[in-house]
Amino acid sequence: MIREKDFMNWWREAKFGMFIHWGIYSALAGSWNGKSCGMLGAEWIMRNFRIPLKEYRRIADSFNPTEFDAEEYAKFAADNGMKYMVFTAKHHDGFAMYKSKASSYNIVDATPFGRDIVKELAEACKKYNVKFCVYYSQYQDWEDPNANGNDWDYNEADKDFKIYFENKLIPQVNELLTQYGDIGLIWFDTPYDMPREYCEQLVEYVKSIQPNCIINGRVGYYLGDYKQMSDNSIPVLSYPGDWETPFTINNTWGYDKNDTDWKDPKTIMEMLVKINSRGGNLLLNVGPDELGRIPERSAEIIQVIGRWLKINGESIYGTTCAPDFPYMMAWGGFTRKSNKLYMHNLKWPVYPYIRHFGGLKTKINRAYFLADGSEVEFIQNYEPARDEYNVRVKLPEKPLCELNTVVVLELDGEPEIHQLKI
Ligand code: FHN
Repeated sequence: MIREKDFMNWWREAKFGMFIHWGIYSALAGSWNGKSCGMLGAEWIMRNFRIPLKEYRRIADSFNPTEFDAEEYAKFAADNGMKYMVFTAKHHDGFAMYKSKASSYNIVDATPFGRDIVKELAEACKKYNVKFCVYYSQYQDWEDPNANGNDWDYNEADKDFKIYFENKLIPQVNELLTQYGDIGLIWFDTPYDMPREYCEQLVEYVKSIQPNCIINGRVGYYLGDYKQMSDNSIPVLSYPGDWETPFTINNTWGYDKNDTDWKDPKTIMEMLVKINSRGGNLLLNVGPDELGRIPERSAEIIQVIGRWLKINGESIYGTTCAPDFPYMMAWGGFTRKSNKLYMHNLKWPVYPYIRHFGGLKTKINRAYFLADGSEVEFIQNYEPARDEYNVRVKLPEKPLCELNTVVVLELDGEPEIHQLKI
């Protein structure tokens, strides 16, 4: 299959990335005057409580994340198989986590910390071979009098988006694309009703500086390089184009000390398999705290996935959309790489330890466990009277990998699936 946009090949191979939501909102840890944040994530706290800018910006006066260590972040991503990192260079609150000449509302000029987080992360990612990418909130900016979002400090009727576009948005995007070397991907968000002509100009502008910088779908109007699925949402069917789903590891993006509703490693594994098998990438979020520490529980969960990937990464990286089978697979599902199907056994069968699935027409030449290469017994047959293709795989009593044991099916050609006929 010929795929256009070669510059996206690293991202297509990557399949699993690390999202980081970190900003001065992290210092509030999800509550304001004793009230917790509510419906939208902790990074929305300024808007959720309509905190006046004059008060909100005071957080910056004491923002001093002394525990932040860019190398630790990049090493963590690399060690745990997350091939790219998307960092919130500027979220909706408008505060830049890098040195910006376009606006002094930034970490270097407005905090005692005074260090350029984007610069440190870009360098660390290079060292650990993780693609460095930036998130930039292009439409909402609650600090800027002319941008979208802040209707408690500013009067909507007085706003002129063009002024913000020319004086903050474009200059800041320029800074991100010229100060830190190659940027793998620029991740825009919440375009809402941003006029199409500005979105087009933004795309053109990014590509004029870094033609190989990928642009995500939330630049709006399908102008990006790939489709951004809704947050925490997995499409029901496979989708053969390029796409990605961002997922929270608890229920918030930014740090919230009260949100301990962590997804367990099994759930994350299931998401990774489902997303990859349907052709997408999983961008999994962490929300560091005020001092720059990744919450312990989220780190532990990701490390479980990372250990599994060390053994089973072949079934994830570089996979393309697997075919849709005719029947549900409550036990897991398949990922695919050319003529190989990777059978992900998320649930282990009970006696007699047989896994059955229907619909595969292509001959299986060989089946083996990815974890140790040992052969797996199987039967494949076709029943003409019922017009049914069946495969039965004999598994041992115990899984080889607790979380998900992968059986590789080497096929005689491209997988061909027999769909149901009525
Ligand atoms: O409003 C943001 C939210 O804070 C977060 O950044 C997510 C990540 O996908 N995007 C928006 C909501 O979809």
